[in-house]
Amino acid sequence: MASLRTFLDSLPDEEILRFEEPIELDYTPTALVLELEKQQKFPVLRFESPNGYDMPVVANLFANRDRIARIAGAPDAASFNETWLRAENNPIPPRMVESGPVQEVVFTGDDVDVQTLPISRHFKADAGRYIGSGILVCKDPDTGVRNLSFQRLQMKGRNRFGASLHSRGHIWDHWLRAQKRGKNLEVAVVIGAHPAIYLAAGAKVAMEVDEFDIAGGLLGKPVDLVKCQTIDIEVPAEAEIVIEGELLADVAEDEGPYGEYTGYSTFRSTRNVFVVKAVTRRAKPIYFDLIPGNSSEHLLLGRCAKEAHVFERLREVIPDVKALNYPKSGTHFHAYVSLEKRAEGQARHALMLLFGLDAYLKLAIVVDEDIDIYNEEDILFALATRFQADTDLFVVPKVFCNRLDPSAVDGMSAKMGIDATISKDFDADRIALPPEAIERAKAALEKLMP
Ligand SMILES: Cc1cc2nc3c(=O)[nH]c(=O)nc-3n(C[C@H](O)[C@H](O)[C@H](O)COP(=O)(O)O)c2cc1C
Ligand SMILES: [Mn+2]
Repeated sequence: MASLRTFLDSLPDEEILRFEEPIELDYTPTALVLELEKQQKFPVLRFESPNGYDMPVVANLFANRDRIARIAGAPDAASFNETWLRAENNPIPPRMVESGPVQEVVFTGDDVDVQTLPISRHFKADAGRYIGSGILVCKDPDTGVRNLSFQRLQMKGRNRFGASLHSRGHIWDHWLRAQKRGKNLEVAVVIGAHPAIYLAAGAKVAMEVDEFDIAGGLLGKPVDLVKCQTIDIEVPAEAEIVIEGELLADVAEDEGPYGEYTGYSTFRSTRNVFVVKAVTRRAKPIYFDLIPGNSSEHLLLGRCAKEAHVFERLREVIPDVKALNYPKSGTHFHAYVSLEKRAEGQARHALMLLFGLDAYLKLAIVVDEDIDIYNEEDILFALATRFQADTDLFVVPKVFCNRLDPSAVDGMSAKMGIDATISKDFDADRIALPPEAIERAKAALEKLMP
């Protein structure tokens, strides 16, 4: 069995912060998570009795790389890429089952009311209550290949949501093709499933790949799926809650603003409308939330699989690329690359490849191996001492980008590539100490300050 609950049960107690007392759900989980982040703490939050609702809420599961590694089945954060790629290269297709707990309770027709779910407000300027944690499962209208991804859903009443498909991913492509035929696109929104399924949904893999296959690869066994009640879509049998419905072909409505990964509230939206046909759930479900904005969990969920996937594509072409980091400060727009440079011009080669692989990127910096790409002070030191702006950078104007960048114009942005590696006529050595001196210092300090 692979469910949200089995994963939560596997967590040590000290990793879960439980709130037994009633709690106001609007804004409070977001405020808690942001306060905890300031203290560099990343526990899972569990609210047993949110005010006005009859089910617990869990959030902040993806807030650190160690937990994400465990979700993927990797021994530690350093092995995540390897584990991810093994799953990507050894997918395990899901298995159909007759029934599952996700359909213990079924609401259709007039019985549907999504307002009874603990869907909350996250940031001050949000247009309303949002589901940010729904995995949208749909099918390619031509090939039937399933797709999993996240799209924000603004609750607009008993059975209606606004949606934004702004990342122009596979569901956008599916919706456009359905719309051309005058057809709505059937979509099931999964709230609360084994977090490996969430990691797979956040991955950007080829359109021909069903992300459930990658989730199976991570779990080492097929994900069990059941047929939805009112649409031709399959969902995890062990999920907590599923909302079945359709993205309308020919209706556009205002949607947003919503606090996005960029750290800004944004109106930019594809203005889609999702109409609900059924809600199915466990008898006693857990509502699963993701803290949006530029929280650690939102950024890491969008980034971990991408980092592994993009790094592998870089390494295939340039084996001297040693590591890739998308820093939190850059939301999804910046990346740092570690290169064991063997020839002049290699950094530019890596940069061109990187910009081609990831349209979100606006700034990428390549550094030598002695620079720690997880330490931004080190990156700035490399810029200060190994980089000249007149020769070591290039800018490509007007490239397709993610429209949520508030500074983007017409869905385009400039790409800046920086080569901050040592050039061949560089004639300085980094200061260093004899190793014995370091040992002496350590021993002396150990005596004085054990
Ligand atoms: C937590 C989270 C929320 C997201 N919200 C949205 C959204 O509201 N709209 C959107 O178009 N993309 C959103 N994305 C991005 C896509 O869901 C994501 O890039 C996905 O992997 C795309 O899948 P695809 O390659 O199958 O299209 C979100 C990603 C994450 C991780
Ligand atoms: Mn996809």
